[in-house]
Amino acid sequence: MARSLSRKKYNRACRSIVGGVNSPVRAFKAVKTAPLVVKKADKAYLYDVDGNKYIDYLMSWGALITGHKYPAVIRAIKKAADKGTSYGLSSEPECELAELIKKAFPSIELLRLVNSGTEAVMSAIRLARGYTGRNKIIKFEGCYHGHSDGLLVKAGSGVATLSIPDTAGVPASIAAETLIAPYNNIEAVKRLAEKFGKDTACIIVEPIAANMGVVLPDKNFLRGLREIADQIGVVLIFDEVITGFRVALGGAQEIYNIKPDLTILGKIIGGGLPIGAFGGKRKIMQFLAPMGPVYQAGTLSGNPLAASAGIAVLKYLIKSNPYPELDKKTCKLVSGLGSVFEAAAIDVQINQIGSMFTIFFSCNPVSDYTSAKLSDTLKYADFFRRMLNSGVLLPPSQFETGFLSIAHTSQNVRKTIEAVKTFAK
Ligand code: HOZ
Repeated sequence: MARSLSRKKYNRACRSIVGGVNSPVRAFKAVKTAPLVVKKADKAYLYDVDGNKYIDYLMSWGALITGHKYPAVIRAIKKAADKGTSYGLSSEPECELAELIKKAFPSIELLRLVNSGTEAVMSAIRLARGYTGRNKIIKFEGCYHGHSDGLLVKAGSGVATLSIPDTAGVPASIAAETLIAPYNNIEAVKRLAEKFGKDTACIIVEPIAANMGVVLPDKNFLRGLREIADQIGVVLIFDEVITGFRVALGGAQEIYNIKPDLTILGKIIGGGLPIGAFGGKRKIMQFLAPMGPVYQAGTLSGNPLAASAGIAVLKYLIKSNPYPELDKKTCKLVSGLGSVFEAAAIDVQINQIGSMFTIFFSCNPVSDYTSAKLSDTLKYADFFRRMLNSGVLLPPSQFETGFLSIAHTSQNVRKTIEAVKTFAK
């Protein structure tokens, strides 16, 4: 597949945009090839500037559960744009979106809309600190919660992809407030709680990890976190930016039946437009200005275009319950790929839940960051490039998640399995 125009456009971007990209993983460094420059997208497909067509398993990093250009979303955006693009004041769509979110997430009594997952996490951490009067936070190796200072310590996603150990620009004093435990290791959290419980404001976790590839929580991990948080009086935060409305309407907390104190949302709730949200217990949320002393603000927060797009998606999800079908399709893909790899004696571990999956090139089960890091990233890069050349776009890093949408067809799944067969040969 020729991608000379993509290369040309990327080189042009490098002259004015840092590294040619506005988010590091887009540079495709980990998969050692020139990045795609996208021309357009439709349903399950992406088209690059060279005119190549790809089955898209990235789906804007999970934001597009209804696929690209879902008609109801496009209609909602156009209708909202006709009324103006931003007011910097309250409007009706933001309230309707908040009500839909609350209906799906019973743990959320009050919420606030912001512009990204990063912003939502950063604000929720400040709120937890303001509420408890404590500074330390507990996070998990390989979990990624956006790029605010204290959350980049041992982070997944682009930080893992580029193997950046300690991000320059983060003061040591701030990093020192972040305590780290291995994912799925409740004993390690207990030890931290014993030692630092009185100084800790919150425990933040991806209830299903998706930024070191998909890693599922062990049976008692999330319940253990809930118990520890209650014992030491800290705020339990579930980062469901990826899993919210993705694995179930009510996210991972619905599947595992654990209520966090605060929840972070993003991606799907904006239908592909920039958005984030954090919400939870009224007694904590009311610490936020203008009700309480913790300040947080934003001109574009609750933007009418993003809120309208989000409403269109959430209404579809509530009405149609596409989750069983998405799960079925993804299982078909994953079992098909598993058989091909097995027949070719290629060691892989495929972690999957609902429409999320990761193929780890490893012979060891992947249950935390240490085991994820044992994967053969060079093999993944080779796999990625060959799949790209066969018209299949996978995440451009071993430490990210693949996503299906309602737009993916059985034919897409079959074609993908065929492409993997060719790779395996
Ligand atoms: N894993 C990231 C989102 N959760 C990838 C997106 C990015 O860094 O641009």
